[in-house]
Amino acid sequence: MKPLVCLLLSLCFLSFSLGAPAKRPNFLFIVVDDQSPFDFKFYNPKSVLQSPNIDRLAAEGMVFDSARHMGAFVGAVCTPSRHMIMSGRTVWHLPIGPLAKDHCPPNLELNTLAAVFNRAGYDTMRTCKQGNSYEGANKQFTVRHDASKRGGTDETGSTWHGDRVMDYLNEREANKDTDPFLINFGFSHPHDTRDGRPELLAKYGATNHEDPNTLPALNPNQPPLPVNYLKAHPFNNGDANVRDEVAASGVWKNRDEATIRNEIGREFACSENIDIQIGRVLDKLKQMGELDNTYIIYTADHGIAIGRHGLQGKQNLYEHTWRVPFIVKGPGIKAGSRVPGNIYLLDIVATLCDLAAIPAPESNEGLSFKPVLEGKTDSVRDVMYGVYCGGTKPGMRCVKQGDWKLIKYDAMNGAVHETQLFNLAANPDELLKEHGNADPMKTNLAGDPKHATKLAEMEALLLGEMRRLHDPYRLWNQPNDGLPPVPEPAPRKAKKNKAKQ
Ligand SMILES: [Ca+2]
Repeated sequence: MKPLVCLLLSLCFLSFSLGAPAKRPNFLFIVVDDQSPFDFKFYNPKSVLQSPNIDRLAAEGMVFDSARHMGAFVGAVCTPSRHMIMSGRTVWHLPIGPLAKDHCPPNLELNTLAAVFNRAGYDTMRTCKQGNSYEGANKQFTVRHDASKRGGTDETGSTWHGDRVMDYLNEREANKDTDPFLINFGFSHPHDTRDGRPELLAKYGATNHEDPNTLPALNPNQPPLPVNYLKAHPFNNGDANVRDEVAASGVWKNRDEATIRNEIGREFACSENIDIQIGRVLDKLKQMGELDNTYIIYTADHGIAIGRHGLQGKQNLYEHTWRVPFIVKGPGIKAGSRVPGNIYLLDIVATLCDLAAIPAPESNEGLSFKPVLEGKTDSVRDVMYGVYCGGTKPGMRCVKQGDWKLIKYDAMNGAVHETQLFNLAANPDELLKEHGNADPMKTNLAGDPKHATKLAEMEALLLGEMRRLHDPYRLWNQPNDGLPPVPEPAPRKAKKNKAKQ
């Protein structure tokens, strides 16, 4: 039977069995670019970021403590992340990447988020940054306004994205459009260049620093240094010269206190402006009477370091970067609830389909976390895997189970073989010996004989995940499993504007 006929029959059945069919829920799916969960007070009470609208979403909805992206095989971490978000496929099964032809079905874009919701009768609309994304999925949105907006004015910054959603909602209101909607409300910030609005920059003591030959001034209103700040990462992780680590405007290779505090101030100015735009849209939904029937999802495509562990970018697997902020507020979700979740961004397709009572596409590999939103369970999986190998191969891998996390680095053609074992309950900031904390648990435990059994367990878990997910590489202390050499990607054409990540 054709899917459309099935859908119509099931809708008829619903209307006969339950009386009038229930109004289908709307979705406001908010994705920001490059934001660590630890910027928010609901993840880090010491943060000075003012984000009242997002904080209220957290207070009125469910906060996820273990929401992650699965990783990337390129320096532009956004690109695989946004493919996973839109398709529900795992990192080595995407239409881009070294195994694309072996592990990805053709025409995947026709089974991405907006395509699926269009077929189910939803109105779909999107605004977001342009580039380093998943064009095939983005163009499925019926209404689309994408542009990179990273400036400090209304026209050049986040207000522009807010205006696009406001225009769309005003138009729906004028047309008395009652179809359910899926809006992908994306932002180009707080990704660098972090040019904030002047009044918000002033609030965080920051300036749009543009001169690589001078340092910005210290200012008491700037946010404090992060607890896991270092002046340099303790070893070469295999991608130390990637754009984000050496060329982000305002930071470049500098890791001094003034540079990092100014850059976090700029980031907070950009994040507060995003919060203001979200507030406008939430007020509008309330005025339209749609707020209570709308699921609001807030997240980022991945985290970011900005001084933590001596790093600046998103090309690492520490918690500040592997994790993402994640909130869901909507019908039936208990206010103020908090769960680990153990979700990936690639679970969004399955979950939104489940909440809308739409079958997930066959190509989807994510898990629906609707049971978590309903309070039936607090997690959808036990073990989580992450990869970053946009630099030297095989690169970085991590695995997490319960409170324990393993990160491995096989980099610089065998010159770097490093292992980190953290107990995240005791050491949530992944402090290293270079941070100088006296607590014996607040450090890398990989070399401690007391934790040798746990280390071996975590190594086995990592290998199991690499096999299960078709990771095409193996690390120095793993069996090679007879894997063929991984084809090198075609060299990218030199681009004039490399800032679009
Ligand atoms: Ca990004």
